[in-house]
Amino acid sequence: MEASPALSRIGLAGLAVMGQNLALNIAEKGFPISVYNRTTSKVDETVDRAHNEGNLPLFGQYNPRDFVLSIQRPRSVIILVKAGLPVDQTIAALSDHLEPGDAIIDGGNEWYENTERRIAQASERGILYLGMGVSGGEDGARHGPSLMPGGSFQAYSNVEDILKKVAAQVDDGPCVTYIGEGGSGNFVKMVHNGIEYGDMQLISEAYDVLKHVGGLSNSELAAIFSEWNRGELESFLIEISADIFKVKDEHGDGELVDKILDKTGMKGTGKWTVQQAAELSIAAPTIAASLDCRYLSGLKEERESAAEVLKEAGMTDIVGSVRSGIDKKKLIEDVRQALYASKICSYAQGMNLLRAKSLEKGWNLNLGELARIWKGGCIIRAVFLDRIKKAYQRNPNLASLLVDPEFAREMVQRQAAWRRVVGLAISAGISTPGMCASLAYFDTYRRARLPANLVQAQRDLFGAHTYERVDRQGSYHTEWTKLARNADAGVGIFN
Ligand code: NBP
Repeated sequence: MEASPALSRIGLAGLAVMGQNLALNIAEKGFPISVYNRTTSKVDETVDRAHNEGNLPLFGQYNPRDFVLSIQRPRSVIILVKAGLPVDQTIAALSDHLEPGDAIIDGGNEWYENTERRIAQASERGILYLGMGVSGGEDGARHGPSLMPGGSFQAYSNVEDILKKVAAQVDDGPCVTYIGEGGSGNFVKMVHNGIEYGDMQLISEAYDVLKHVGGLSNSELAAIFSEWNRGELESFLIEISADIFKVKDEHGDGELVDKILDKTGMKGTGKWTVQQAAELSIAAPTIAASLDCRYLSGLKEERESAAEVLKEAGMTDIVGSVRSGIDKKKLIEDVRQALYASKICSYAQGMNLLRAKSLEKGWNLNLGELARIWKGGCIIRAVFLDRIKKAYQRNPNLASLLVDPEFAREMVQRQAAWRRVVGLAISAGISTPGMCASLAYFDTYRRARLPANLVQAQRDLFGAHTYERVDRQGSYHTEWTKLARNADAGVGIFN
């Protein structure tokens, strides 16, 4: 550790995985930083790492008072503790020593309304507040995350130079931008995570189809995913999947991926995304399908007994019959295209959710800029985010990514392959809920006329909810049952 300077430029409280790594990143970029954690052994651990990783300007503090007073004014304090009550408790511990003009920056995966409550509470004492989404996990925090700060613009301005240096760097700048007021930073991070759920689900379905219908081995899958990662699907999640397929099981034969229990964990941001989509009447079926799949994956024992019951009821292995006669090379190319088209639909849903919330809250979110800051550092980083950025730059009022001329052309070009994959998966009994949801979303959105006319008629029949007509203005109600009975009495369809 360097000798303590007069005062640190910034402070960070909460030294678990994220806090420790972000603090080291900040120190490495040349900003003297004070660090603090409730359990002080983590302070020593972080100070040791700072020493070992290049004598970085990081200074351990062992109580809230010394910590706060070791930071230059106006102070900026990042908090990276478990979201919820621990954030309130950390704020309470620090705020006795903070002064008007100082700023708190919560970097956790916080529910955006908690941030809005804390903004109001902090402002009563003249304290500025930012809720900052941080994505990229441990490695991102250490070497360049994607940062989504929202709340007080003054608080952002006070640390803009630091955030721009520590964020991931891509061809068009650092992966950070001021998101907007209130809890917008947390909300954007939440939707980022929802999109991440969708991406992971879609990739797992591509894997499932290639493995069970295409019969690909793990080494073939590794090669295919590596190849995909050199094209339009190039992304962090495709890259890590290629790596995962290569790892051998140190406790037995074969690859580790086959030994992993098929139960997905989750921490809640995907659920919040789907809840918010429902609240705002935004269709997000791909993200919802990914959440449902996580729920169903959790029912491991129930699924095992269901498999038994249905086998006894006559369910046979239908994959085998579909697998014979498969053109493997064609299947791989079809799955690649299906994955890409499904992914575009999922991003369209996430972006539309962000726009709806922005309108509701007056956040004025810049969707193109959000796509840009996701190009690096974060889990959903992908080459095609640059194209999403450009689509919103071309038309900031774009109703949906699906109607951007470039994406529209791509969807149409890929739809034949997409339908083949989904059709094949359905015949083989391999569930592809994400791909199906995306395709149904596309087909519903692109059809000028839907069967909603019948639903409206039903609603009017049983609830007198009225309906509109395609050929004249106004709202109408019909005595459907009476008229139908009269019609029955008149003409019979089989006459
Ligand atoms: P955790 O979410 O595991 O939280 C552990 C930290 O919270 C420790 O520093 C712990 O202090 C502190 N803490 C707790 Br728990 N209760 C506290 C309390 N009542 N008062 C003060 N401190 C308390 O840490 P993390 O995984 O580094 O994540 C931090 C935030 O970043 C979370 O909101 C998380 O959702 C978000 N995030 C995590 C990742 C990731 O990859 N892990 C990625 C992106 C965002 P102690 O040491 O004294 O127990």
